[in-house]
Amino acid sequence: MLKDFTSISKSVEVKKLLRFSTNTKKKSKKVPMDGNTAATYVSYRMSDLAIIYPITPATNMGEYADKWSAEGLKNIFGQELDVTEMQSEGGASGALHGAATSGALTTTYTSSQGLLLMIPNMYKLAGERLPTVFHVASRVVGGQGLSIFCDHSDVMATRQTGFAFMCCANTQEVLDLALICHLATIKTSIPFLNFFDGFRISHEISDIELISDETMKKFVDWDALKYYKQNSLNPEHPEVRGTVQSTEVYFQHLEATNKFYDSCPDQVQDYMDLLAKETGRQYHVFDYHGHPEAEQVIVAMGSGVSPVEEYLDKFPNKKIGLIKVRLFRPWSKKHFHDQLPSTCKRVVVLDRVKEHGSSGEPLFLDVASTLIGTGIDVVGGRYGISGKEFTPAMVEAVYKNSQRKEPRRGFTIGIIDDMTRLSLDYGEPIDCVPEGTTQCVFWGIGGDGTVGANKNAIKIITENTDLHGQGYFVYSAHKSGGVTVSHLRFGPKKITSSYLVTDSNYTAVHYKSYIGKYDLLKTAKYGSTLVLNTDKLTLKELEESLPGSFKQEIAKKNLKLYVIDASEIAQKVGLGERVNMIMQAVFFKLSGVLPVKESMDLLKKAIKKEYLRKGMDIVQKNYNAVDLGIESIIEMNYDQERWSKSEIEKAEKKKDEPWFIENIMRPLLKLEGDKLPVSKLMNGGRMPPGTSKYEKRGFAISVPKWHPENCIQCNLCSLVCPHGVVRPFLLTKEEVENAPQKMQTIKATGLKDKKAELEFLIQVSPYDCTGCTNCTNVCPRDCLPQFPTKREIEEQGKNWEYVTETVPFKLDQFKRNTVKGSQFHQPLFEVSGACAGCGETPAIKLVTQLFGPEIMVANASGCSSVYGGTYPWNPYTNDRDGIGVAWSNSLFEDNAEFGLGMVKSMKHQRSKLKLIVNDVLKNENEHKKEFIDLLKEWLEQYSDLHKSFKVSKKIKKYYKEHFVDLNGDFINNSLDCNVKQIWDRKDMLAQKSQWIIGGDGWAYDIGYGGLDHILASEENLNILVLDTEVYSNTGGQASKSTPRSGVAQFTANGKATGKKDLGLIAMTYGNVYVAYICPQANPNQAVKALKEAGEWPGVSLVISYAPCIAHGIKNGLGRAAEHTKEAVRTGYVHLYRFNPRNFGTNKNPFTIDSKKPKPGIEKFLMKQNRFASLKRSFPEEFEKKQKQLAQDCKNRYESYLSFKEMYGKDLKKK
Ligand SMILES: Cc1ncc(C[n+]2csc(CCOP(=O)(O)OP(=O)(O)O)c2C)c(N)n1
Ligand code: SF4
Ligand code: SF4
Ligand code: SF4
Repeated sequence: MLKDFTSISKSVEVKKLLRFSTNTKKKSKKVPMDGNTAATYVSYRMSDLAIIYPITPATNMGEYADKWSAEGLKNIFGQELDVTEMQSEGGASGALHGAATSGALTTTYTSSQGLLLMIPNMYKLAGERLPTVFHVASRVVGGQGLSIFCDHSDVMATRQTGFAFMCCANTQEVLDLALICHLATIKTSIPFLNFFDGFRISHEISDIELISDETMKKFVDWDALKYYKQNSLNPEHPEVRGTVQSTEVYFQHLEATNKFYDSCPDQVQDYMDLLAKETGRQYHVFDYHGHPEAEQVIVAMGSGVSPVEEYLDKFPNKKIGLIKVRLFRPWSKKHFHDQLPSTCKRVVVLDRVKEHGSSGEPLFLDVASTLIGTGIDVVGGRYGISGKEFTPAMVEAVYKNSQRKEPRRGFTIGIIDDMTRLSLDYGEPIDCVPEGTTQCVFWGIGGDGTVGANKNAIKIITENTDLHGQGYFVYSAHKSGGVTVSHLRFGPKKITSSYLVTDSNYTAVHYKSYIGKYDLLKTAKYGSTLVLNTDKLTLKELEESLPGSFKQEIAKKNLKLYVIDASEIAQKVGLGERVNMIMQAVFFKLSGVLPVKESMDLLKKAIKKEYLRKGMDIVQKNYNAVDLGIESIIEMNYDQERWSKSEIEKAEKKKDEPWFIENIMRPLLKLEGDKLPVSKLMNGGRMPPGTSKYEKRGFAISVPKWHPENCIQCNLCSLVCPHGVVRPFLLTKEEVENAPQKMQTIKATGLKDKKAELEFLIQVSPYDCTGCTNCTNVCPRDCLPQFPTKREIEEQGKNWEYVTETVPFKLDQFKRNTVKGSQFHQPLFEVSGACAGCGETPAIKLVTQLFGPEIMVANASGCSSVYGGTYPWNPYTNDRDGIGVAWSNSLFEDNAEFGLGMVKSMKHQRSKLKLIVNDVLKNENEHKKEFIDLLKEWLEQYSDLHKSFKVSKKIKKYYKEHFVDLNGDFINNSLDCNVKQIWDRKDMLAQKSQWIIGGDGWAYDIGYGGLDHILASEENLNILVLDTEVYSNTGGQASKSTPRSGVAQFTANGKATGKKDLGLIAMTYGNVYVAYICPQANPNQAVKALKEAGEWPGVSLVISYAPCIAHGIKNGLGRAAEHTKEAVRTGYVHLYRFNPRNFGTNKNPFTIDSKKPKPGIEKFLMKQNRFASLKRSFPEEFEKKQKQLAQDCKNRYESYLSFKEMYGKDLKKK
């Protein structure tokens, strides 16, 4: 029997503890950490097992736990936490259920869709009253788009499961309330969910006070724990759980749990009181803050409470207040009433979630039902959705609204809603941060080390002074090379401001190209400090180079201006582009938070700690950077009077750009998207094709320039370019002469038409090139050396637009299905935001060149969905007739099924069109022969991708010439109804090439079940798996494609098991086309395989090996071709094709395209840090597992040989 282990009054144990723990509070040491670390700090110590699946922004929790476990950290029970990564959140919750049922204190970390996949098991855990704590970094559940930022849609979608829900408003609370949850779940046998706002709290760093292991131990109700363990599922005390229940008993069972939920809030409060005695930090189920006689009270939870508290502290005389919700479930009306001032006339409930079509959001409904009959008015509003800022100025607007006689109900704050007019207007920023706080803003670039340096600064300052610190970091959507803005605060009082800096004392601009591009001085306070990294080091040069508007703002705000050429210093000391240490040294010198000498010593200490593992020379380079940084800063005493009257530069003549680019993309590129009103965002998050090319980042240091003299016109450079920005063109002499800039070409060779007089050109887009050097390195004749970007933009920038937009393609000169021929076809995937040199993208680009333009893509979540579909950057584009790639992402886990749905839909709709065409043909005499012939031709080519496309063009042309006007409307309304219908369904005329694209995490793990089902479907579809052998998008966790010994997250001591052979599994169906390719290593084989896959009328699975930053390739991603060739040569990667078309012919269906492996695999593996690092950290594991890996690769080759032989025998029989 499940004993009633809870009681409504304070339990004996808690009372005892309260007595013994009075006034033990000592001032503990401050430790800077983010919310994820704080949650892991507690959950690690309080759990036996962690069963997880990575999802942003919760991923780090699992990673930290795994790392600490590998390092041997013990929990309070004296064991290492056992961390298991599952194949999905569904799997994680199932395993957790099993672990909890059999007596292990088990935790998990998740977010968003991940949490939703756990719902069925959450019901089970609650129904069976099993203790567990889920730690959730709350995040949007994607609707019209995916967002990794915070709202409460995920937790609210699970509030009905029977879990208890705790909400934390800052990092300290994450730590404290996490402990309350772990204690209370043991005590109450109710599962708990501890949540905090994703990114805002999960990733914000602030200094907090820790709780010792002894205290944790002291608080545990050991009897309750013993009871739980002794009553777990065990053959020693056998019972049956998870029963099937009939109508007679189910309802009563459900109601039998009431009293446990009723007593839970008091039990939680007991623990909160206990914690207060120990630490001085008092929490309540609901906490009140504000005027004791408040008339208007806001109710909120999560990080949104901080700006409200700050506002109340700034205006203590206003009769307003705040109720902070901590224990959201079980909701306690009693505790709520206890906190609400009796003077309250109106309550405003702020929800961080939108529930379409409801009478109010979840928190509002709870509060409204609590206040029924009290006469207190309740108003609801929404804020902060998808991480939208919520500031004191907005708080003021909310209070003002609540003071109106007729307040706006169901309002929104933080956006401009010009459609339903629900948004409240708000004023200028109100400075509410604690007095004496120094606020700093740093503008850096992704990968330059600025963010890391700032995290370091917080550590140095908070650990070595009495100051408190906070850091929050804003990143652009690009995988690398995007803008990063660091927001730092330091001060004598605790900082909880959960919004970006609005009044900075210190602003540092690490890249001069940002000047004029972003509103850099928006946050700069009057009289504050501004530091620019620039090569203009004299006043004259600087004055001439800065835009007038920028100078005006500097002068009007009376900024103290400093300059430094940090880029030059970084180059000089051998740190390349990494200016972080130099700019950090400057910060310490100018900000004065610490004495300069002391800060330099601490900085150097931190450098040693951080870089020593990379070698003493790297440490020394950073030391030099710091010393030179300090010496080289120059103050600019500008003429304030003159600068304040600087002539404002004329606005650039507006280019004629598409609506989306002008109205959506441009503001977003300027980081001004928050100002976009609702009316401009009405299309459900859809993007037109080819928007990414408008950004023109121009951020590469150097780009290639074509030296045609030795070029052999192989087009390999174009094939390997991950970004589609170096391409071959065929031009007539006249077209060459008409180029806007000097254009060097050579006579084209190998043309089908020997008489054609065409010139060959390799053109680079210097604005879009990332400088990854893949083209430079692959070129067999060294024709693409790199030169400074600026120069190349000037010399060849305009020619790119000329050749890509105006010069006609000459596509009939080469076969499309060859390396060379394919590259003359426009890539319909270009300028994506992938990392410079990404190994995934060339395969996608090649698919579009071989099968475009009628391509449909179902894309799994992963890197490919981030660089492929982040609003407003669409790298998928269209041909010059406007036809192009139609792309969509459903979820991570269901991509195969999503693609199947697309195929079924297209097939069905096209077959309807076929019926209509056949109907027309039944009365063919009623129509012109030319028209009937076209329809017959269409029927013949119905299933052929390229031929049906050609006919579709002819049919459309015929309609335009005979049946419709320029707008596409019918000229003659009495036209045969079926003929009209063909026009209405013209988008179904061409056959579509269906692609299902995703990474190995999707295909090998979370989506494997669906993928397997689709493999058995017999539909005509193609699957492309981008095999980076890790979850690249979430930071490199192991998948089942990760090879043995590979160091990834969750395999810190090298993966113990071998790589799953997905291709081999698929081949067992016999009717699935399967290939393993690597376009960089063997472009010919890749083209051949993709061609065969496309032609196979059933399911095709093409797995493409993709180098990735996560591999830590020693020579960098720019040498992908050389590196992957070595992978193939040494037998790490095997290339093959399995073509079911060859059954029954004299060709072997299975072809191994790579040669017998040569020795050297061990040497090859050492060129990737994921293998090499194992040798450093776990030498014994390395010895064992690396040998096994080499054997795995050998075995795999052997298995392919026997497979080949098997089919060979079959052939002979035939
Ligand atoms: C249900 C769910 N769980 C987790 C995630 C987080 N997530 C997004 S992409 C990804 C890993 C993708 O790895 P992979 O499929 O190998 O693609 P890659 O990024 O390597 O291209 C994860 C774990 C998610 N989006 N949805
Ligand atoms: S350097 Fe890289 S991005 Fe630039 S053109 Fe060459 S391959 Fe493409
Ligand atoms: S790889 Fe070199 S040789 Fe080949 S087409 Fe490009 S530039 Fe010419
Ligand atoms: S797959 Fe790797 S290299 Fe490509 S974008 Fe993702 S992390 Fe970067």
